[in-house]
Order: sequence, then C-alpha cells, then structure tokens
Amino acid sequence: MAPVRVPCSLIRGGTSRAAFFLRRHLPTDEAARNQLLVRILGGPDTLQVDGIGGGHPLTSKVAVINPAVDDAADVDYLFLQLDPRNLTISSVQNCGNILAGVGVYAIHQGMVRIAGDETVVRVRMLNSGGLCHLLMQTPNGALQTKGDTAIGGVPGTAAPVVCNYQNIAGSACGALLPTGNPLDWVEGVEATCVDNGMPVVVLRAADFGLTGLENPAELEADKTLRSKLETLRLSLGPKMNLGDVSAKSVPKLCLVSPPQRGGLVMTRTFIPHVCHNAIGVLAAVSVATACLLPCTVAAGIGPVPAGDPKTVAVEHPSGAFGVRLEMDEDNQVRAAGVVRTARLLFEGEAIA
Ligand code: NQM
Repeated sequence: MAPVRVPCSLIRGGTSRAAFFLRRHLPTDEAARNQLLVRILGGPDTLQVDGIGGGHPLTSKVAVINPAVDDAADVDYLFLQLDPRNLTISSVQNCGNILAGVGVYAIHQGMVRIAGDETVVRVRMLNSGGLCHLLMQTPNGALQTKGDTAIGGVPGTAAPVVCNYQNIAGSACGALLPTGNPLDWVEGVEATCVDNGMPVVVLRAADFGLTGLENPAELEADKTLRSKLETLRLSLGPKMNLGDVSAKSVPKLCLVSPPQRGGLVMTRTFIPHVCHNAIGVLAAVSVATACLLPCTVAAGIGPVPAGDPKTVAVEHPSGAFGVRLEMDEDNQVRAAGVVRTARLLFEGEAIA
C-alpha cells in the first residue's frame, strides 16, 4: 500500500513545538485521525524515533486548523496533546504556546490577509471555546519572525507575538475556582484548584519539604514526590469537573514559592508527569490569577502591583514571563495577555 502523505508544517510556538495540519487534510473520523497522528509523530516509542515528534510532551503536540465557522474569529484551532509514553491523545487542554504559532500558520497559509505593520489574527480555541487575538508583526507586507524579543526557555530573540486572551476563565472546568473554594484540603495538604485558561492545582513547595528552587530533573527523579503529586491529581481531577484524569494531561500541578527575581511568584510545574523547564502559558496565567485572588495557597506569596490591569512576572526554572491581567471588582478576570515568539521551522508533507 502506498504511504499516506499529508501537508504539514512544523512550528515552534513559545517554548513548545507542534505539527500543524489543515483539518480538511485529516480523516474526519476521530479514531482514524488519532491513529494517523500517532503514526506521523512516531509511535509506539517514547523516543518517537520513527516519527517527527520530539519524545517529550512539549514537542509531541498537534494543531488542527480550519477557517473559522463565524465572524468572531479568523481561524479555529484544535490542540491535541500526544503523550509519548502511552500514545494517548487528549483534546481536553488548550496550549497557549502553540497558540502563538497559529498566527504564523494562518498567515503562511493565506488564511488571514496582512493588514499594515501589525496584523491581528483572531483565533477560536476549540478545546475551550475561548478566543484569543494575536498581534503579529507584518511590516512591508510580510510576516516578520526575526526580532529583539527574548522569552525564557528559547535561545536567541525573535519578533513578538502578543496574545490577548478573552474569556478564558473555566476553560475546561467550567469555573475559575472549579471546586467552589479558593483553598481545599487534600491528602493532608492545602491546594488551590484554578482554571484561568488551564486547569492547575497550585501547591506550596514548602508543604513537600522543598525550597521550590530545585531543578526540574531533580524533581522529576524524586519518586516519592511524584507519587504524592499523582495521588493528589487523581483525587482532585473529579472535584475539578474533569472526571477521571488518569489518562488526561490536566490538571497540571504547580509548586509555588516566594519570588527570587523581583516577580510575583516562583514556580515548578508538572505537566503532569514531566517537570516543565519553564511553565506553560495558560498555566502561568492560571497561577498568576491564583496569586491575585484572596485566600488561595498563593495569596501574598509575592508583591502584587497596584492598579488594573496588572502586569506580573511568573518566575520559572529558565527565566520569567510577564502576564497582564485585567480583573473586575468581583475578582473575575476580564482579559489576560502574554508575549511569546513563534517560528515556522519546516513545511512539507508528513509521510505515514
Ligand atoms: O499552559 C505545556 C506548553 C504547555 C501548555 C503543558 C501551555 C499552556 O508549555 O498554555 O503552553 O502544560 O502541557 O506548551
């Protein structure tokens, strides 16, 4: 049988990388689509040596793009997370890093016309129904990816992609505080369950005997810690309206500690079985939100700037990034913004 060839682009979005496809090039049947994607990314093998995935959750990602179904957006974006360990594919979570790459893809594919020095690409995140407006640099009628913006976790600099999220609270859990509480007791520790774009369980590093400054490899090697975190995750998943999360990539778990570099908070984030070298975008938005809300485990952990909107720095193992949050008087988040960079790495056909 002749191999199947599918037009595909590899794009770095923020600190992640994904294979991008147009929806019409993939099977409509979900099981057949998933089987094809696993074959293209390289399974069954944790190294993904027989495919184009990178053997790590941050490089084992897929974006499926389609022209938007209505005028509120330009393109619809479905994010799929492939777990390189067991080949499950999850559509429960968004990915704010890969979202930055959607602007690059939409312009390269001619799905959005360049409009002056900056072009807005309006993206509907099908995983949650939320919208994001991406501000792309397009001087002289062309997409510019070279520039001066550095983001922690990516070498060098590139053109900024400003991501302005709208209505992301309760993206997967249905509420900003899905258990109904700013603080829950679980398995003997205090936890804050929050979903401002990404379901995250926020925990104090100190409650696990940690400083919160350990390096990710050290934390990942700590079997006792990982088993405690997984017990917490499995117990809190249903309470966060996520059902049985044993085969899901959410909720993430974030160990917080006081900031070290003048930011709002220091973080170490499990996504959920690997410790991130940085932190996911929407995970950072969710954690920053937990720091700003009263009575959470992260309330008061670092200095909160006055006024609204607030720009805060979420510190992580390879740097920090700024999150801009607009809150209303009821502590509901009106809007959130982050800056990322993105780049087209390869364009061609994936062969399965
Ligand atoms: O939280 C990793 C990443 C992500 C997701 C993960 C992300 C986000 O770094 O919006 O970007 O948490 O699985 O790409």
